[in-house]
Amino acid sequence: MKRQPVVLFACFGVKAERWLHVLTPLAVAFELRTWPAAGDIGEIDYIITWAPPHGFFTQFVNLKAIFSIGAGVDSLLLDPALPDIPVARMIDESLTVGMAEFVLTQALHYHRAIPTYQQYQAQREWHPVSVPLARERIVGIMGMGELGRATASMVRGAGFKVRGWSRQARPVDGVDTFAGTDQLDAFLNGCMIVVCLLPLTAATHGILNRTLFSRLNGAYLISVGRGPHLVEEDLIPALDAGHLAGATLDVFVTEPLPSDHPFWVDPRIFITPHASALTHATTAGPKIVDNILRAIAGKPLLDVVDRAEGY
Ligand code: NDP
Ligand code: OXD
Repeated sequence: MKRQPVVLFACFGVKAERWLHVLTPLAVAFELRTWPAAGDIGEIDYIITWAPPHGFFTQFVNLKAIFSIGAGVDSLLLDPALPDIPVARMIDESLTVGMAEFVLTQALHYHRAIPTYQQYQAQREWHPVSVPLARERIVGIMGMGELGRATASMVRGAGFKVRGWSRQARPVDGVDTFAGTDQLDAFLNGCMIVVCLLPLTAATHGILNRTLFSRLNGAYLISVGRGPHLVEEDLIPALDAGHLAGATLDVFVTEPLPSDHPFWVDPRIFITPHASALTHATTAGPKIVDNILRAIAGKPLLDVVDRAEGY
């Protein structure tokens, strides 16, 4: 009798129970195993993964495709031993809506001068602050992919003037479009809030640096893509120089952020633990299963990453 295809759930640093609760009842046309109880390694056809150690996949000699539960695949693509098979990433409303909500929350926080009121409260001072209308504020979004476009729409819906920057022009209703390195300065000029929603690639590594900050005048940074986008040693000098007025950082070069890192204690910096958008098993689990069933049926996979482009 022909054996069923075997899928291995091998997500590191993730609570497996939430996922297995969703995946197990859907595992009808395939057998589901959970790392490290992989059984006969040669039988594994597909892997559902997050943050595996480099070299992890080399042991699975019959592996046919890899399914990431995350949107960003930089850590997979940086593995020099990644096998030459399709890698599918996650596109899901838990990420798109979750990220848009997070960025909107932070944009409103800065727009309505909440950091200033926090300072006044600490000093028991009573000073009303008059702020412009949202439509007089420009929010610039670097990266107009799945998350960037969803975020642009929600932030625009709240009344802000929104700009998007990407490699190719990505039109979104009511959003001013900028593309390519040539238009980066024009995109940044006048932004009150700059959001980084780029993937981490060779071209975007270190893009949030002193040169970029020097184009800004008292702006706020919302860094939610990947930690290495930011040249960390350039941030506090840019705050001191007034190019930046504050920063929301969700991602860091080293995660968890080391307890002695200067960012923790700087009142101009707001930190969240890489949690601006978390994949929900309830919505994303069925998507992964559908994609695995496509692979089993010999159909082209959805959301396959372009390995040459790096995202
Ligand atoms: P997409 O692949 O859908 O979009 C990427 C966007 O970035 C595209 O618009 C692309 O341009 C643009 N881009 C890529 N390289 C460049 C470049 N060199 N210059 C200008 N623009 C560039 O990604 P997603 O929107 O799904 O996700 C974006 C990133 O968000 C992920 O890679 C991940 O790192 C991060 N993320 C963070 C989370 C968190 O919790 N903090 C959660 C989920 C994701 P073009 O359209 O022209 O191709
Ligand atoms: C992702 C993430 O890439 O959570 O999905 O960072």
